[in-house]
Amino acid sequence: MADCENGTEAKRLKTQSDNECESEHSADNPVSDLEITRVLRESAREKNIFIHGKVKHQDAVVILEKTPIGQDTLKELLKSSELKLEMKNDVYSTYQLHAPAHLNQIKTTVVCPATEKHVKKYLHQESFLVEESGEDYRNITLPYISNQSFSVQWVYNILEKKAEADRIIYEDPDPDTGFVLLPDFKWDQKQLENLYLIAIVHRRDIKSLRDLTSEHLSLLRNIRSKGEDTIQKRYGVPVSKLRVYLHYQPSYYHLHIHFTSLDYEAPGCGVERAHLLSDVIQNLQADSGYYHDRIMTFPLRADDGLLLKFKEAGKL
Ligand code: DD3
Repeated sequence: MADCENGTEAKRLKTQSDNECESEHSADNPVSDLEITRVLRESAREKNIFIHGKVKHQDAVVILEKTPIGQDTLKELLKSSELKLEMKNDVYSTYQLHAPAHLNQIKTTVVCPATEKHVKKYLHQESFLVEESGEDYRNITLPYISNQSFSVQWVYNILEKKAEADRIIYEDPDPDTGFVLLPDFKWDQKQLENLYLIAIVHRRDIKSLRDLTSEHLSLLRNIRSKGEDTIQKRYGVPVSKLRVYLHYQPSYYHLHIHFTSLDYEAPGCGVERAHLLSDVIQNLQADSGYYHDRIMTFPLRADDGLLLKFKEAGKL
């Protein structure tokens, strides 16, 4: 559920070392330097916590998440841990198992410096469905997202191999139909149940589903076939166990495709936000202007500026 990554990966997120969170004197780590402002969200069930704080006067979001117990390390875990009895009653007993450090990791994601949008993202918010016509998109949504300067620098860093280059599992370098396939942040790659990869297209002129026409069919088909092929070969996950889809609205406006395990209810895979790649391809085959014209329904959080724009326009 959490947008997480382990400590080493989180550092790779930042390629410019021009921010204070990792400046000269903090050869130490951003987590030990974190002064907690407040807890944004926590879940005992998901075993994660989202913290807003300051690292050397800069806003930061830190996400901690206990990782699942891996089957591959089970033997070692049982053999090499210390066991402390909590209680014993009849045939029942409970313990605290103290695992060796390397089997007891906490996936940690750091966003620093964090914007207000980063902070808001993790606050629980009521959301509302919006119906956006093609006209609404061009009159309301497009001007809003153009003004917002949502940074996709991290996407360009991936495409230019300035970050996460060692995490890329497949690349088709073609400037028109090419893409990069790599594990999403949310996946620690330790178990296949929550497999989550993203394909990021090389083209920089496609913001979202709304921009897609039949002109892009070869790009989309290429991503579907090579993405599925690579995942099948690399992870042994067959096409019949993969959910391949786009978000609308996306969380960043550079075209990307999600590949998640069918056994994993990934956040944002519900009908109100996810559009299966196969459906998208078929819709564009039938009508090149499908996504240009159709009414798109999607949820917006109460604190989303775009929701306010729809309200101001009398659309809600
Ligand atoms: C993001 C959506 C964006 C906080 C967080 C994540 N996969 C990413 C940077 C590098 C990445 C992602 C925004 C940002 Cl935790 C705010 O996601 C990323 N690298 N989803 C990968 N591999």
